[in-house]
Amino acid sequence: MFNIKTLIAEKSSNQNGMPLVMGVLNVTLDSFSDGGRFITQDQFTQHVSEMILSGVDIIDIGGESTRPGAITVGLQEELDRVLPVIEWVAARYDTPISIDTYKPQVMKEAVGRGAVLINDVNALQAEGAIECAVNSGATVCLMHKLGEFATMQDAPEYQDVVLDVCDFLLARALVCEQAGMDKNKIILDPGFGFGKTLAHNSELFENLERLVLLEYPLLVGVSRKRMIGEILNATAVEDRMVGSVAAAVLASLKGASIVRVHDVKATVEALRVTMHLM
Ligand code: YH5
Repeated sequence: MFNIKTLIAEKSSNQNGMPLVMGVLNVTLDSFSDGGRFITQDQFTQHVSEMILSGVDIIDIGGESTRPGAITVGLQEELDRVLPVIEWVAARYDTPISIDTYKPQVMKEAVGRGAVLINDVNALQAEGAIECAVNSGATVCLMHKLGEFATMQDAPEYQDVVLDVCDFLLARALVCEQAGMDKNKIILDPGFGFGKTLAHNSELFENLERLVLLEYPLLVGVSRKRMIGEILNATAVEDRMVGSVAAAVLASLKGASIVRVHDVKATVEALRVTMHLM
């Protein structure tokens, strides 16, 4: 199967350290049936084609919001949301597809329809998730989070946030390798905003080089998150784009291999200029 690590190496060597840009495609609304909700099919297809034209490298498709306080969705609902979208994108574009889920059944069905990366904010800790990922042959992104989605932002505490996150990620990578996963199919992610205060996020970001030393490709997702809002005093997500782009560029300079972003065009432009002038 398609290997993301090869793509990372090619892009980085061809374009002077350029990371892969992962574009977020949330399918939390009815993207295809016209239920009279916020997103029409036109807007949806336009969003996808805009990302492609802007140079997106991976499209991350997710059917359940993992924001603090968000409502969870059932298995069938999640399948109904994401599978048609994966099929739709895979039929039209060659761009690698990532599935943002922690449910083994969703991973399996998504990979069966063309997803090549399993992006699991739960680091394959659900029962059966590791076996499912190994059998699928897909690349996986293992993310750190502290606690459960609903409560993770209620006063999170660490001994040493950088060490704790490194220890957790290395331990999860090891468990996966012992279960038969190819080391070259593992990507790590510190999980910005998942059970972390601004101080924790800042300390992690400042020490990103230490996570790069773990010798797995690193994915960084800070786009539009509260930490950007807190730094800028920007409550509205629309006011977080420039800050998000700045953070994506800095993460790349610190060695991140993939940046997960909402604003693909702005991020790709900033990265192209940065890497050209480096
Ligand atoms: C991530 O970091 N994050 S979903 C709250 C916001 C804005 C955005 C407005 N999935 C990550 O993007 N997968 C998510 O406030 C992820 N790494 C990986 N690998 C949260 C999100 C967001 C949350």
